[in-house]
Amino acid sequence: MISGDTLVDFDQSLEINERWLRPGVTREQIAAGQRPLLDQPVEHVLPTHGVPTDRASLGRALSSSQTNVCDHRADAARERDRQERAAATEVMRLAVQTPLVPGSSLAEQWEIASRLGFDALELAGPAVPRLAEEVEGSGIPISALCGGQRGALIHPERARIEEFLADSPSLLDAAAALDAPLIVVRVFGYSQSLPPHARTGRSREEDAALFEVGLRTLTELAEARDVRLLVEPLNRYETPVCNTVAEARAFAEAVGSPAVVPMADVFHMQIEEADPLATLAREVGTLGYVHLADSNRLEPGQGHTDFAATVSTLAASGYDGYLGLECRLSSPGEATLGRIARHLRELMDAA
Ligand code: LER
Ligand code: MN
Repeated sequence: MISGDTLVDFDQSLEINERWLRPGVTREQIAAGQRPLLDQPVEHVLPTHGVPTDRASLGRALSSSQTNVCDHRADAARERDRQERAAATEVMRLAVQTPLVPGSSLAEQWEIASRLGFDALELAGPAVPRLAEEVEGSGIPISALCGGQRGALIHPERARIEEFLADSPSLLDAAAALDAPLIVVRVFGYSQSLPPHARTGRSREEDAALFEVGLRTLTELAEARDVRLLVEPLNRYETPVCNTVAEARAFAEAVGSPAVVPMADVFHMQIEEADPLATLAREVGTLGYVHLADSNRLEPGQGHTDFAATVSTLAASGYDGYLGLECRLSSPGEATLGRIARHLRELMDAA
């Protein structure tokens, strides 16, 4: 028997890899589904991830209760408890954007991210369409897609707006296939708050109207595919409109579709919100996603944002969505990512 991603051997024994389970799916459900394999004359098991093993290992991997044979087992059990608690009580989950994770393939990136304690990957950047193709069928949990179209929804050149809209249907198809929401990125680097050569050539009101028209077009495409759109407020130096969470909510309300939901980015909030924590507490019921970066856009802990208060405010207000890490890293690599995941998990567990 050749096992793909369901049964893996990362640490000396064949097991159901619980880190790759979709949210809400338990190890026991997978084990029950796979147990009929034991009725087959399986002699050798060749895991895609791991060393060749035998029928006895398969039996142990699919048993209803696995014994803790080493620390790794205890860790796995704790992780399982955490996931089951998360599924039962719908607590927050932790995702990381793909450009932050080392690895030469998405499977390798997920192996690293899940081992470090992240619950999902957020596909981000211009590579999103390619990554979405790579992930399909792999079972890797995807929290959201961030960007991926060419052009922009608000842009000085009409042709770039057309390009953005032309790329959107296939991107939304990918989001539908992955059962993940799409973060609506309007434009970067054009704003009334920037010098004249970096403005859109329109008034703020005209840009707002253009955004609303574009958002309505995207909404029709998203509704037809049962995909959620996340409207992200960005600070005034990146984009001319929709700078605060309340403005994102207002755009979502103007479109008036359950498919369109505001989100928050803690970095942009430090620039635009009078009181970021009060805003989170007030708006949390409407938020579909949260991006995390410190006040200087480095990882949490490197700036002056109070992440203990941020996470506890979200938890106390009942937020049960993803926290997606979107930042620069003071020192890129696994060690930094692992430290961030541990820090955030501690805050989430304490909240
Ligand atoms: C850009 O600053 C940002 O926060 C991204 O999430 C845009 O989608
Ligand atoms: Mn963001």
